[in-house]
Amino acid sequence: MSETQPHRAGLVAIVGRPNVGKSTLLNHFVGQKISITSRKPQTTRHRITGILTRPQGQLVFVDTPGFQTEHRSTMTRLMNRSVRQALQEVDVVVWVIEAGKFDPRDEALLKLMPLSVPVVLAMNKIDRVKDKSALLPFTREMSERHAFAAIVPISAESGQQVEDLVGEILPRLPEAPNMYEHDEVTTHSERFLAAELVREKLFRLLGDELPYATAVEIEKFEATDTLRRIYVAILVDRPNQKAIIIGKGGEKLKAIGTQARKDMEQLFGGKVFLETFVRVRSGWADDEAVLKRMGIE
Ligand SMILES: Nc1nc2c(ncn2[C@@H]2O[C@H](COP(=O)(O)OP(=O)(O)OP(=O)(O)O)[C@@H](O)[C@H]2O)c(=O)[nH]1
Ligand SMILES: [Mg+2]
Repeated sequence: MSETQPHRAGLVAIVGRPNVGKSTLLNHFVGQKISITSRKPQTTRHRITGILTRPQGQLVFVDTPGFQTEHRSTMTRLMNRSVRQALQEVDVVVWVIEAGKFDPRDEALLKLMPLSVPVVLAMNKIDRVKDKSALLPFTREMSERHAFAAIVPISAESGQQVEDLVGEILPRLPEAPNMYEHDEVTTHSERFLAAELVREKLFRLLGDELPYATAVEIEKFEATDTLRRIYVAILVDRPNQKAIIIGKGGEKLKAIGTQARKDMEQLFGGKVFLETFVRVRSGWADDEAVLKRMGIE
């Protein structure tokens, strides 16, 4: 740390429309899979906190649900509200878009960008852009839409230029001591992270068959020094959806369990016994009490 550089710490919101790579970016920042990702939009339902500590400062990222206007339910309304709130509470905003693309869904977010907080634009998925020279006029076009603090082309998946993004964020944080211990990567409990990892496998293994109204609840979480026993209920809206998740001969549910368990063992650093089952609970996505219990509020 140089003597002229003060120590900095602050909150950084990661926002953007669904599926642009916000959670992939958060995971790259912190070096662990704490935020679930998938090819399907609306994977993230909660605000997810990830902490990156450097000698020069501490960046506390808040990954947010994709801001969207397509599906309407109590859940999506609450998810959008949590994006708006995050934008009010942070020191720096990272707005993620797909490089070379700006559509009406991004436009909806443009209207929400705060004027008093620095906004860094991350143009993600540059690995997909064949003609890199097209990025120059696109960048110019974007700079005319908002007074961005910086515009950085990145690939969250490969990590390309993610470090440049850190370099643009850190100097814009307030002078402050660390808010968390240097080795903390998230504020979430293992219980919460376990539920999220099961949800990720549902997204990934069911693809387009996945009923939109699917949720995960931890029924029981028992931890000893050597083993975590985790009992997980998958909630669906209708009986026929239960069959989809269980799959032929129970194969789908088994694969979901196996993959989720492996990720849990990696993240928690220990052995996990995982039991999963499916339960029908109609209308949960519009039930504020259920949503509150899941932490969506
Ligand atoms: N090619 C490429 N794909 C990427 C990159 N970053 C993310 N993706 C993919 O984009 C998809 C969406 O990524 P997520 O990180 O889940 O996106 P998100 O913005 O968090 O999505 P929601 O939570 O649904 O709003 C996944 O299939 C990622 O693997 C990238 O840099 N390059
Ligand atoms: Mg996400």
